[in-house]
Amino acid sequence: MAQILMDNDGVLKARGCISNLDHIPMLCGISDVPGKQIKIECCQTSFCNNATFPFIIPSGMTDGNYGTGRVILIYVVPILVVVAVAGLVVLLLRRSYNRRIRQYAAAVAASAITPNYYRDELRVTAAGDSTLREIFNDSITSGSGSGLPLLIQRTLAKQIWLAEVIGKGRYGEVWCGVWQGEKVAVKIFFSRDEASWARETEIYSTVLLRHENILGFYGSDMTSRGSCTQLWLVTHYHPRGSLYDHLNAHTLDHTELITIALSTINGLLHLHTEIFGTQGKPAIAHRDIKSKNILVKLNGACVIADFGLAVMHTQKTGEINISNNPRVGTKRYMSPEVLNEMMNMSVFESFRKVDIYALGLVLWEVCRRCVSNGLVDEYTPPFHDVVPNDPSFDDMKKVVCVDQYRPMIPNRWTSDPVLTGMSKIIRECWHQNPNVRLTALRVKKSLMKLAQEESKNKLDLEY
Ligand code: C9U
Repeated sequence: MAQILMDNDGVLKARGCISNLDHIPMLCGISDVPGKQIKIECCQTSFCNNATFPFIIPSGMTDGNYGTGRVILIYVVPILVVVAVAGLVVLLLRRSYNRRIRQYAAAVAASAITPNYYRDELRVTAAGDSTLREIFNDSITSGSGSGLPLLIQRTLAKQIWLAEVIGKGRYGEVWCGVWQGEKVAVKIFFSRDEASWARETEIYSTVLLRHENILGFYGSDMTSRGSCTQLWLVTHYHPRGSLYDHLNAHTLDHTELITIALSTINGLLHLHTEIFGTQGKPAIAHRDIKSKNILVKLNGACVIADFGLAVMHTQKTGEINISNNPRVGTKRYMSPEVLNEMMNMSVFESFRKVDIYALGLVLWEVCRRCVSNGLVDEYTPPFHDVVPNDPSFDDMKKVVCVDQYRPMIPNRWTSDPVLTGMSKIIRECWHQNPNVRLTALRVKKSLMKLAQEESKNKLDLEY
């Protein structure tokens, strides 16, 4: 609002009122600023600066309204107050967050055994600056089974960006998602299959299931969207997809075959084995082993997924912990004793035998895709030649129990030592009599022997 005029000496002269922040450096009392050649003369009464030059003073600025003190009061003080209040709020929130985390960790540690998905815990919206893997690795002490701390699990659904659907089935959908910059797999269950979600959550949360051949678990979340309940299970993401996808798209060499077989049995052996002590686990039987429930890691080894039907057993109590899930295993992979309803459900070993039968079928699917002497078989699911797509219980019962039919072992396998060894193991897995079937430990030992012979043969050929 200053008027600038040139006087006879060619010097710029200005006068007016301090009306914006740029004028603040022109403080009254500074009469001469060295080097800048600014001369400031201040006055404070109405029209006091109207003496030297003609100047039209805008209305409303005649009463010293725009003095320095006034500008500071209007602009600077409110800004300082806002900054101070914001700082205080951030400080208080951080303190409260840290206190709640500590309280929560203590509560979780005190109730580590209780299934946790019905408890209404505190909620936070951020997992700090840690990356997913850092939080995951640190969470071993949180008492939340295999996953992230419960507090963080509870906010997963809000924080995950779902990128694309990678699987659909009777259970619901599987998505590839992103959480804190990392890819994750998200299984979204239909609400009618809540029992599977609850069982899987319980198994992962109460049991330390971390193993290189078991699908890694981050967390589980139940959220309400309107009238709809969403059930999420968040796990590691494996870009190669399921063993079923992999076998459909690729053939295998001997090393790849042995890697798949050994890693799968390693995962199953870990499940089947009870580990005693504080860091222990009950024996677990899977009850839905199939190539779609096995995932292939980037290093070619496999992990077992889907614990929605699993049963647990501890020798100490002798109790068989089976959920009241109406779901049954996949009919194509059902063992003869399940199909003819002769399985002894009161003996945990019976559940292990059912898994081993299904494993035999999976190993057969894998071996067909292994190249020997330049030959390979196309991918087919077991019994593709004798039952329709989506076979009924009775279709399977007729084939497996009445006809006692098993998938055909191709002739070409007999001229390959690895495939011959595999066919022997496979036959002992899918035997009609469950008591004659191999245990997971026996399968692992036989496979390791086969792997040793194969690597020796390979070395003999190379040198
Ligand atoms: C559909 C079966 N399934 C796959 C995954 C899961 N189920 C799952 C199980 N429990 C919890 C969460 C997820 C799963 N999948 C991946 N990766 C993956 C990558 C690519 C595909 C599939 C799966 N493709 C399918 C065929 N088309 C191309 C992509 N990782 C972890 C779990």
